[in-house]
Amino acid sequence: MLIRKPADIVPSEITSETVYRSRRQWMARAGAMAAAAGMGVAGLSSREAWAADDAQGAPLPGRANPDYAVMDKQTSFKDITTYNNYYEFGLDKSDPAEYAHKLVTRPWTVSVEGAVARPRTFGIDELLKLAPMEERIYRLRCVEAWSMVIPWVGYSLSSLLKQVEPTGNAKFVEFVTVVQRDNMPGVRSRVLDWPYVEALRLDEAMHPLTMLVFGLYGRVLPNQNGAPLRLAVPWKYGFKSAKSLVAIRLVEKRPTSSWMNSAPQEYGFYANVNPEVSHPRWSQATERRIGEGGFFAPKRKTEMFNGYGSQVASLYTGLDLRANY
Ligand SMILES: Nc1nc2c(c(=O)[nH]1)N[C@H]1C(S)=C(S)[C@@H](COP(=O)(O)O)O[C@H]1N2
Ligand SMILES: [Mo]
Repeated sequence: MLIRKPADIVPSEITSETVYRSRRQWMARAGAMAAAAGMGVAGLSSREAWAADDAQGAPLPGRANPDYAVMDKQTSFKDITTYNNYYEFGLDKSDPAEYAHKLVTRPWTVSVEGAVARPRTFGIDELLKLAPMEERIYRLRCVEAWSMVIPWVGYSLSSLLKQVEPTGNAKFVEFVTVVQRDNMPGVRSRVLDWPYVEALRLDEAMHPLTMLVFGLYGRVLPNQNGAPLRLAVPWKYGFKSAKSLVAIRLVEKRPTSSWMNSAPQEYGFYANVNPEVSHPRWSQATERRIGEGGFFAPKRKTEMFNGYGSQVASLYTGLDLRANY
C-alpha cells in the first residue's frame, strides 16, 4: 500500500477521514456497548445509542499511532473513569467520578509563557486543532503500585511548545492546573498546596512520547480524568501527568512540584518508574493491573521506565537514578 506523506494530503481529505473514522469508531463502540448490555448491535436503537453516547462524552477520534501503542490488554472505560486520583475532588479513588461533574471546562484557556519568544494564550478550541489527533495506547503506572492501560487521544506536547519558540533560557517546563474553589471539595484539605503543580526538564517535555491529552477511548476526556486537557508522561509515575492544565511556563530554574513540596523524601523531581528504587514506605518492584482479577491476582513485575526504556533511557545517561528519584 502506498502511504502518502502528510504534506500530500489536502485538508479536505483529513476532515473526511476524521469524520469517517469518527463514525466507524462510534459504530464499533456502540456495538461494544450493545454487546456489553447483552443486546445484538441491532438491539441498540439509534436513540439509545446516542443517549449512551451523551453519557460517555462526545466523540473525539484520533488516528491510531502504532509506534506508540503497547500491546497489553486495555483497561476498561469503566475502570479508567471510576478509579481515579484527582485530589482536588477528594482522596478516595471514587471521589473524582462522584464530584468532577462540577468542574467547569468551558470557556478554557491555557497560557504558555515564560522563556519563550512568542508567549500566547490558547483557547481550548485552538488547541483541539493545533495538531492532528492521535490515539496512543500508553501504560500509566501510579506511584501507589497499580497500573492501567489507556487509549489516549491527543498529540505530542512538543507540537505546542514549538509554537511559542522556547528561548535559550528555557531549561524546565512547569505545568499549573486549575483551582475552582467552589467546585472542588478536595481543595479545602491541605494534603497538597494548590494549584497542583508539576514540572519536567525541557528535553523530557519535548520528547515525542510526552503527550497533551484531550480524550480517551475515542471520546473527550471525562472530567475526572483531567478535562479538558492533561499530560500523559508514560515512563514516569502517574503524578507527573497533571490534569486540567491552565498554564505552561518555560523557566530557567527547576520548579518544585506540589508532591516534592509536601513530601520531598518520598517524591523527587524525576519520578521515573524504577522497580529498583523503593518508595520509603513500600516496594516499587511489582504492580497490580487494575481490572485484573482482584486481590488474589498475581502482581506484575514493574519494568524500568515503565517499559519505555528503549525510547527514554538516553535522556538520563550519566544520571544517578537512585539519588535522582
Ligand atoms: N491536577 C491533578 N492532576 C493529577 C492528580 C491530581 O490529584 N491532581 N493525580 C495524579 C496521579 S497521582 C495519577 S496516578 C494520575 C491519575 O490519572 P487517571 O485518574 O486519569 O488515571 O493523575 C495525576 N494527575
Ligand atoms: Mo498516582
